[in-house]
Amino acid sequence: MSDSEEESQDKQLKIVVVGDGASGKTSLATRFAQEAFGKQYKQTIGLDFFLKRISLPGNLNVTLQVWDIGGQTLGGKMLDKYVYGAHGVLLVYDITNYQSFENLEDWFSMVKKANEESDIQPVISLVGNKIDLEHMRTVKSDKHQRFCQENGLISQFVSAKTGDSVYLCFQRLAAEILGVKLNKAELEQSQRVVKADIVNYSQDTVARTVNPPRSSMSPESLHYFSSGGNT
Ligand code: G3D
Ligand code: MG
Repeated sequence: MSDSEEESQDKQLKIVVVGDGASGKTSLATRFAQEAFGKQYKQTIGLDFFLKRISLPGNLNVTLQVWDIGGQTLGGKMLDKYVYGAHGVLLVYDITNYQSFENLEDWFSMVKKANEESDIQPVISLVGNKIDLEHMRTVKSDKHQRFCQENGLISQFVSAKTGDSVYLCFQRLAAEILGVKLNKAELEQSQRVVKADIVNYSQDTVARTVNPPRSSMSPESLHYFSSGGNT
């Protein structure tokens, strides 16, 4: 069986990454995807999600369909289409940018509203990004924790730049969605830093969108394809 055939037989989870511009959504998605930039992935422009297969305890493989909302801002028309039917949502903010944290209230409301009519209610994680810039932190950790407690969110901190906890972030979300418990060893293992320099995500970076195998696309997902590039 080829890799892409295997992948299309996995359970697929739709994960959407939202948050203010410059909070690091594209960096986070790209960092997570980079390990998957293997032979079976053809990179193309014009798709807004990529597929990445991960492993969970109990020999469970699951394919994550990761959506980057690109340049969509709060109030953007396409936003609810991206978020509708998500199994998981990462609410990303920049720990050095207080405004990006404050705006999460609105991002969170948008996510809930977009899924009012959906059968699936997404599992949501609050993701404080840029922990490599701890010395410039403006959002106190207890504010973050309080927001999580009040709203039942999974609390996470990552650095898309160094790769710190990036794989873990997606793995924990997937585990929570599927009701799988990660043990201590798995948590420690996936916390390892993915060492590589962050690339400069300029407008024309091609690597951020990856063409999933046609066979794995559901008809519903087809109308989500937009021709706009991510920012
Ligand atoms: P967005 O997709 O949410 O708009 P981007 O955000 O992924 O484009 O990131 C915005 C800027 O933050 C980029 O810087 C990017 O390199 C930087 N960035 C993203 N994640 C991290 C991180 O974890 N640590 C640090 N230090 N920087 C990060 P530029 O300068 O390219 O605009
Ligand atoms: Mg972006």
